[in-house]
Formats: sequence, C-alpha cells, structure tokens
Amino acid sequence: MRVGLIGLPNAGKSTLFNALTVAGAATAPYPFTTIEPNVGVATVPDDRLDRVADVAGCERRVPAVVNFVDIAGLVEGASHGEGLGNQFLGHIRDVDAVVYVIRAFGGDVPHVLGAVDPVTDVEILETELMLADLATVERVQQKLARQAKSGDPALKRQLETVERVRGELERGVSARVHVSGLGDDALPEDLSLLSAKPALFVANVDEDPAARPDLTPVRTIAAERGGELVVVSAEIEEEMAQLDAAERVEFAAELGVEGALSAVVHAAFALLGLITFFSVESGECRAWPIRAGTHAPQAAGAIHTDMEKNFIKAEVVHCDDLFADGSLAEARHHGHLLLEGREYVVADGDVITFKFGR
Ligand SMILES: Nc1nc2c(ncn2[C@@H]2O[C@H](COP(=O)(O)OP(=O)(O)OP(=O)(O)O)[C@@H](O)[C@H]2O)c(=O)[nH]1
Ligand SMILES: [Mg+2]
Repeated sequence: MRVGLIGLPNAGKSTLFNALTVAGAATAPYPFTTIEPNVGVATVPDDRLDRVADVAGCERRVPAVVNFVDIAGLVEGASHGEGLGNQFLGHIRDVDAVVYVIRAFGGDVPHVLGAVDPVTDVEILETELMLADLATVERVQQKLARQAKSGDPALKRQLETVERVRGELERGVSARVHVSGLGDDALPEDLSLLSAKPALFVANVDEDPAARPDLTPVRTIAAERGGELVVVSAEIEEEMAQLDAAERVEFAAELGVEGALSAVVHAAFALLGLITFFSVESGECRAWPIRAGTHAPQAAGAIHTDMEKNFIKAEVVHCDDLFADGSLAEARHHGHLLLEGREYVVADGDVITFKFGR
C-alpha cells in the first residue's frame, strides 16, 4: 500500500518526502525538479512498541512503515497534457491514497501562479483529478451504454450510477464525497477514480509563523472534501531529520513544531485503513500494519505466508492490559492472555503470538 504526495511544482513535496523517508530526493527552487517518482518508506512512530518491548524484554524493535511516493508536480491543464502532462495520472492511479501538499510558505521560491494561495492550489489539484476522472467516466459510460442494450438489469443500474457520478463530477464534487457511500457492485470494478482516493491535506507552512497565510479557508475545504488538514513546515522537518534523536527533540521543542511529521505519518496510516498489531519473538518486538477488520490467520500471513496456511491459534493480549499487568506472565495470570481462533478480528494494539503447524 502506497501513499502518493501530489501538489503544484515547488510546493515542497520532495522536501516533505525527504523529511518522512530520509531518502535524499532532489529538491530545488524551480518547478518540475521531480520527474520520475521517488519511492521511500517512513517509519510509524508508536511509543507502544517500546513499551511492549520493555515489558516483554525484547532488545530489537522493528516499527511499522508506510510507503510514500513523491510524484512530479502538476499544473492547471495537466489532465490535458500541460506541464509534465498525463504521466502524473498513471502515477496517481498506482497509489492507494493521496496527500495534497499545499504551499503555504513565502520567500524567493517561485510559485507557478505568481502568488502563494493555498485555496487556489487545492482547487487546481482537485479539478485536474476530477477532469481526469470525467474522461474515464465518459469512456466507461459509453461502454456500459452499449453493454446495457442487452437488457441486463445489473448493467443498467451501473449505467445509471455512472451517469450520476458524471453529473457530480461536472458540478465539481470530487468522487471521494459521493462515491464512498455506494455499494460494492454499484460501479464497474475497473472504474478507478483518482478523486475517490482517500486524501489528506498538508499545508506546508513558512518557518516564520508571521509569514503564514490564514489556513481557515483551506481547512474548511479539506473538511468538505473528506480530508483532514495537517500543518507542517517541511523544510524544518527535513533539517531535523538529519539530527540525532536527542537533538531533534530539543530543536523541535525550541521551534514549537513537535509531532508535526508524526501527525502526517499517522494520518497517512489511518488513510490507508491500517491498524497495528505487535509480535514478540526471539528477542524481537515488531509492529505490523494490517487492514482494520483483518482476521487472525490473515494477520499471521503478514508475518509469513506459511503461518497463515498452517494457522492453528493466536495467543492475544491487548497492549493496554499488558502494560497494566506488567508482564506476559501476569497477563496470563489475570486471564488477559486469550487463545483465539480463525474468526478472531485483530484489534489495534493487540500483542499476538501465533501457534501454527508445520
Ligand atoms: N521556506 C521554505 N521553503 C521550502 C519549504 N519546503 C520546501 N521549500 C523549498 O521550496 C523549493 C521546492 O521544494 P521541493 O521539495 O523541491 O518542491 P516539489 O514540490 O518537490 O517541486 P517539484 O518536484 O518541482 O514539483 C526548494 O527550494 C525547497 O527548499 C518550507 O517549508 N519553507
Ligand atoms: Mg519534487
């Protein structure tokens, strides 16, 4: 599962990507620095991992990660080939969720539209995605109209839904807002809409609070479009990512920017519909990302496919019980360590040892 960073050129996408992944992608004060997407992983900060490891006496700790893709900047008309043009469509199609990186810092870095205006930037991004979607929907609509002539009621219903979706897109409403409530087979399976992807809005603000535009309007738009707004100063975060942990904490406290980057990662994690369970094995405690609603055998499969195939039982204790009890032995003693079967739905924060055959 991957989260794509999208935005206008010079919005700070690669700078944010570097802060998140410490990958060292090229950044520069001119548009279209990024052409081919950069791909990297960000670790998910989670203090429960250290606490589980301490209680279970693990030396090694392996955090969960989120995959980020830093995509080329897109400009007005991109859906018709402006700027780097259509290639961005394919890159956005490949990700499971998007982060809109919105420029909210001033300075000498040129803005493609001449002025910093977060609301206009959001509108351009959303419009380009919706225009790309309209082209897709029109194609699908024509195909369905031909197929529905056979009289198949399911196809006729899909055609009606597609026509409604088209109407909403033409009114400028992103699919995220009107498609999510539809049932599973309401739309053709191969209809992949860019503006339906879960979205997070990140305002990349100036390090100087006095030089920041008012973010209230963009916050309102984000809420209307079904996304959260996180405020971050990517340049500061990129600099801080180079520091060691202790320096970072001190620097962040000094600047009053604690936790901004974590907020982006956590929001992206949630956007993908992920939760975390922990494993404790041979001195290693590890956080595993899985989709909310995953059953125990499939969660075991995240660790190893053999563990899913040969799944027998899961020994589960919730981390909050473990912390309260102080040790696995005490948790067992208090009846908090339970044996669960195939139907068990893993909860966020579960600490699990899988029992499997050979
Ligand atoms: N002052 C300030 N400058 C920033 C910030 N974030 C990025 N920049 C600068 O803005 C310029 C563009 O940043 P990039 O990260 O390359 O932007 P991008 O969105 O990846 O741009 P393209 O790849 O061209 O689409 C660079 O010179 C950055 O140093 C910020 O938070 N504050
Ligand atoms: Mg870039």
